[in-house]
This record gives sequence, structure tokens and C-alpha cells, in this order.
Amino acid sequence: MKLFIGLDSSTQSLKALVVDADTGKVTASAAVNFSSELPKYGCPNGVLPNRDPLVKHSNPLMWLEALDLVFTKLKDAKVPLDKVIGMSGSGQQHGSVYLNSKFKDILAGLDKAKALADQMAPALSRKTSPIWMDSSTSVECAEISKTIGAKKLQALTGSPAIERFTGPQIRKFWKTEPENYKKTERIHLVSSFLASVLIGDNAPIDYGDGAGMNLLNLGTLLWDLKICEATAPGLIEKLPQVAPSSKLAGRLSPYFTKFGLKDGIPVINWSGDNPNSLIGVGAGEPGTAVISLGTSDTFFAAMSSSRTDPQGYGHVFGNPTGGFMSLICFKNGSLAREKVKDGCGADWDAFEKAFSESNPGNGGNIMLPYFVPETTPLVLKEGAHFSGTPDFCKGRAPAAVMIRAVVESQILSMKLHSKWIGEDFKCIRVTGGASKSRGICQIIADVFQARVEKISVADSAALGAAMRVAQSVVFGRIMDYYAKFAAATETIEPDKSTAATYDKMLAEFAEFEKKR
Ligand code: XUL
Repeated sequence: MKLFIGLDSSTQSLKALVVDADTGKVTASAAVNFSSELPKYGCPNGVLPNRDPLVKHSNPLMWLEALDLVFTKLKDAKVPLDKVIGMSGSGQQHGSVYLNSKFKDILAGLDKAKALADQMAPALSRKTSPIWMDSSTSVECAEISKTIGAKKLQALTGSPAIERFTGPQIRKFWKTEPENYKKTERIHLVSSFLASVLIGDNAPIDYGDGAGMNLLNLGTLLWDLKICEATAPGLIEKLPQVAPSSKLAGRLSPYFTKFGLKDGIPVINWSGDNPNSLIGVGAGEPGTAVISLGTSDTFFAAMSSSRTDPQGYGHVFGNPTGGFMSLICFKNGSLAREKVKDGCGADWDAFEKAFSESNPGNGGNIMLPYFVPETTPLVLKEGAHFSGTPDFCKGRAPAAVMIRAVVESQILSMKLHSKWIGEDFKCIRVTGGASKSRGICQIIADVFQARVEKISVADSAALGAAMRVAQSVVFGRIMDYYAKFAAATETIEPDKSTAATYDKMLAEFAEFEKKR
């Protein structure tokens, strides 16, 4: 038995998975829901209410209380925490925590008799943490882009200036609270902040999560001095070191022995939830892409070289096993599928049947399914667009045609907007609610002409963190962990006879999208 813990501090909860690296089993888990279990922080769904709908902050002390609570739950459930031989974790990306000069001493002297949140409160130079849902920094994005050059910023950091990314958020803090910015000695990401608390010292930021800040130079893998200066004065001195994800952050602080954990076990650098998920779903090697079909659909994949999306929609983060990964988000995921289903008066069974009642290529009917404003491509005004037969364009084609159209168009959009990654994907792993649909999986296989593997991994970010620490401590091959923890549950082969149809359709789709 080799037990490891993978934690995941996400927007709405903190989860802990205890895994056995020998068997590939999750042996125990616990979770703390911020809304229902820590209501005193007034953060429903993990977000502090704000009059400005663009501002989305959270309370970092709530994350700390959740850390105490999640270990208490594991201890109360009699999980053999003394047998755990390493841990790592995952944080919601981009969120930042602002610490003053007391931070280091408080960390080093954590008192087991007191709660983490109470001890750490005096170390905050900013009481709240902006998180990834915040989009209030358009002005700061424009200012940073102007100083550095928009294209150059994207080429250097892997993304154009993005509102939720940490650099623009830090700039806004400096502009609006210059005194508190001055008192800030360290700025951590959610991931490196929690890793710091675990080790009782400042932990590094890993390349995976660091690349989501608009500050990390992906060429040198160091903080970019010019970009830091364009963001806020003296910023580079306030950032932790940057380091590979697989390296030791430090040894577990004696504080955590109060839960029965062993003092000094290795804590491997934490990373962001998306980089961890890449590992958790067993896709850390180039050639495999992941499509996660949820409220939003995401497409992510390991990259064999660092490239950037010429259109600026896709992001580049560090791949925790080395190199880089891409992440592309399509806002019109399940919601668009549901809109079309409801519009046809169908239920999910009828939705599934639609694929056997219609044909690949759908008679040339194409939809741009922007039921909500879209990020890839950038569409600010919602509204679906149709190209094809007159009936289809009026939304009056048979249900099977309308349903196939939304799914084919979503997958064609993924193929079109992932071309810049420059990989020939042989395998696509699918996850998320809609991945249960055989029809959707077949369309993915046919449009990409790649094998589709269904996986049934829950909590991929926490699992990825657990797999990473297991590999770092036991020195196994990461591939062996993929096989143990994230094996395919079903495989769908592409129908080669559809390749030409979808090639033609992709060109038509690209034209239609351009014309819209
Ligand atoms: C990625 C992003 C989200 C958060 C969610 O850029 O903003 O996926 O990481 O926690």
C-alpha cells in the first residue's frame, strides 16, 4: 500500500482524495462545500457578492478553514493518515492571494492548538482574492497590451491579456489600493498559497499554473521582467519562485500532525486545476486530446512544442509532466445542446436517437450555436446562425437534423479552433456529462478521424495531483499511473468513410463562421 493525497481547491469546494498508488484505487475521499458548510464567510458558490457583476472575489480564509475541515473529516472517518507518504494539490486557476511581511513567520510558527484561518488572517495584505470568474480588468488588460504589444504579450506568455488572468488583476490592485499593494510582500496563486501553508514556507508557483498569469515567459520559464514592470512596480520581487510541477515544494509542516499526518512527508508543487486534470484523465502525452463536455465544453491537450493561437482564443499552460498544454474553452456546451433539444420538444433519449436518424454531414446543414456569447470564436452578441436548406435555416427541419447540426457544428468548431496546436490527434479522451452519448462520441471520432476513448474519472484535478505526487515520490512512469487510474471504459473507432464528408464540411463551416 502506498497512500497519497491529492487536494483540489476549486471555486465551490475543497476536495481530498486518498489514493493507493499500488492498486490504482481511490481509498477515501472527503469534501467541504463552501456555501453549505462554511456559510459564515458569506461566499455563496464560493464567490463574495458584489454590486459590480464583473467583480468576482473570494475569501482566502475560507479556503484555509476548509483545509482544516477536510483533514478533520478524513481523520474522523478513521482514514490511516499516518500511512500517507506524500501529497500535492490543485487550485482554481488565476486566483491570487496577497500576503504581507508577517506571512513567512506565521507560516513557520503555525500553532496546532489554533485554527489556520485565525492564525493566517493577520498575514493578508488584501482581505479578498480575485478569482478566475472576475472580468473587471479590461482597462488593465489594454494598458499592459499597449506597453508590451498585444501580439508580443501573447507570444511571450501564451495568452493575450485576459481579464481573469493574474497580471491584470494585480495591476488593478496596485491602481486601486496602492498602499496595500506596497504592504504586499508575496503574491501567491491559490495553488501556491495552499502549498505554502502545507509546508510552512513560501512554495513556488509551478509552470502549469504560472502560465495563467500573463507574467511567465514561456521561452525562458522565468518571470518576464518587462511584463512584470508593465503590470505593477516592483512586482517581480513579490512573486514566488517559479518551478517545475514535479519538484518538491517542501516537507509537510508539523501543524498537520494534529490530524494524524506524518511530519515531514513530501509535498510536491501544486498546479492549476486544468494542468492537473490533463494528468488525471491520462492525457499528459502529445497525440491525445481531451474533450470535456460540460456546461462549457473544453478542449485540452499536451503539446510537443510551445505554440500560440494566432487568433488568441486558446491558452497555453505548462504541462505538469513537462512541456506545454493547450486549453480552449467553448461557452456554448451543454446549454446549446439543451436549447436545441428543448426547441425540438425532444427528451435526451430522442436526442440520442437523432444520430441514427440523420447522416454524417447532415445534408450540408450547419449551425453556429451561439446561444450565449461565445469565447471561441469571440462572439459578444448571442444568437444561433444557420446555413443550409430553407427549412433548416428557419429552424423547421426534422428534430434529427437540428440535433445533429448543433453537435456536428460544436465538434467542427473544436477541430477548426484546435488546428493551431499542430498535433495530429490519434486519440481523443472524452469526459463530462454529455460524453455518455454514443452518438456524440461517434461524431467526435469521425470529425477528428481519431479513436475516441471514454473515461469515467471523477475529480480529475484532485486525481491528477495525487498521480503526480505518486510519480514524484515512487518514481514510476506516469503512463503506468494513467493505466491504473484512468483506463478507458469504452473505445469508439472513426468511420473512415466519413473523412471526406467532414473535411469538406469543415471548410464550409470555417467560411460560414468567417462570414457571420
Ligand atoms: C481556466 C479557467 C478555469 C478555472 C476553473 O483558464 O479560468 O477553468 O481554472 O477553476
